[in-house]
This record gives sequence, structure tokens and C-alpha cells, in this order.
Amino acid sequence: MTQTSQTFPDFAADSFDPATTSEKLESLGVILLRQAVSAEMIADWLPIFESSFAQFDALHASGKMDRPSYENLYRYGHVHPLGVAGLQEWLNIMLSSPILRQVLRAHFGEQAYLMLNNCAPRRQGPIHPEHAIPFHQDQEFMGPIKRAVNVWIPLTQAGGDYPGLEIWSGCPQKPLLSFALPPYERQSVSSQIPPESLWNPIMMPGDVMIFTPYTIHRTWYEPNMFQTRYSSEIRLISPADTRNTRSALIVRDL
Ligand SMILES: O=C(O)CCC(=O)C(=O)O
Ligand SMILES: [Fe+2]
Repeated sequence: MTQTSQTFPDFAADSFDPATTSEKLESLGVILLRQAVSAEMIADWLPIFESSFAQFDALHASGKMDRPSYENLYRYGHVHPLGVAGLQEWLNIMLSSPILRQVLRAHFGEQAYLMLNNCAPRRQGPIHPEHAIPFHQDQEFMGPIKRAVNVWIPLTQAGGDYPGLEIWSGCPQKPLLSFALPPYERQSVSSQIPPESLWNPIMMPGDVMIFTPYTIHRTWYEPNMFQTRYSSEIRLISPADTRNTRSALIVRDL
């Protein structure tokens, strides 16, 4: 049985009711807001992201990349957040989008904290298919955070010819996976995902996906995807959770 896209939380941003944000994130773990940010603005930033990755690639190719940068960032398709000129400005611009602000305010209240260590840009594509990320929950590396979101913003198309994101809509909102689990146990958890709940929408620049640290997801990568996708992850936590992370934090008025 195939599920129609109607049953997934896929909304035109301008007709989404922000008051329903928490209820949707608590029951489904994910919301997609179409055209929530300016696609023109995003097009201006794409070359900046591309050149940061080109510099990181050159560092890797020269053999001079330090081990933590490789182990924590490069091999997962990330560039160092500090390597992107103006990243703070990018975060500010994205979080100033009126629709995103309303949605985040509805979920967090007047303030949330940006997890600076977990706001790294990402690139997925055929040059490094090994960077594709298998099924996981972000809570595995973020810690036991109660209220948090990943604001996932593609700077190119995601899906189709470009690697996308595949997400379990309706994933139980609790820890299901941990780094300590052996591969066969991870496999046993992901084999329980109902196939009709696996969602891999095609997203365009301007679309924003919001999901929680408990929602199981992975890179949607298939060998015929010949284009390179760039994306930005902006992670925010509630003021009550600041004690539950080791990330550098910065307060954000919503
Ligand atoms: O961009 C990807 O392919 C994976 C993204 C991801 O796991 C995340 O944003 O939490
Ligand atoms: Fe993730």
C-alpha cells in the first residue's frame, strides 16, 4: 500500500497555522513548510557554501586536515561551521524569516538557544557517496534534550537527481537508537519503520523541514543521484535544556 503525500505533514508555509506546531512535532516528529524562506536569498548564499566546501576539500586533499575535523565533520559531509564566511549572518537571516519565527515562537516561547556546534552546513553527492548518513536520531549526538528542533534548509533541490532526506513521519518521540547499539540492533529498529511512513519529499530552495531529535531519518541517497545537494542545519533547544548539552550556545529572541 502506498501512502499519498496528503497524509504527510507537507504545508504551504503561508497557510500553515503556527499554533499547531508543537502538536504536530509531538505526534509526527516532522513538518515541511514549503517556501518558508526566500529562495532568492538562498541563491545568493549557495556560492558561499560551495566555496567553503571547496576549501575544506583542498585541506583534506593536502593531507593537512586535523583528525577531529575529519572524524567529526568531513566524513559526515560537513564543513567546519567557522569555515563558512558569515555563517552567523546566514543563521540570523534564516531565523528572521517571519514564518519561521512564528513557528519557533509557538514551539519554544520567547527564546530558544542556538546550538553553535550543531549548525554545520552539509553537502551530499556522488563524489562522496560514503558521506550519506544511515538511519539515526539526532538525540544520539545531541544528548537527552526534551525540546529541540533541527531546522533543515536545502540550498539546492533535495531529492530527485539530488540526494535528499528520508524521514519517518510518525516516529515515536523517544530514544530508540544509541551510538552504543551494535549494527544488528540498529538494523532491527530501522526494520520496524512502516514503509508507508517513510517520507522522502522533493524539496526546493525556500522549503524548510523541521524535525525533532527523536525523529529517525537518513540521507536519501541513490546511485543515480548525480547532482550535489547543499543544506544547512540549524539546531535550537529550549531554555530548560541548556544544561543537557555540551554545545556552545547563543540565546535567540523569537
Ligand atoms: O543531510 C543529510 O544527508 C543528513 C542530515 C541529518 O542527518 C540531519 O540534518 O540531522
Ligand atoms: Fe540527523
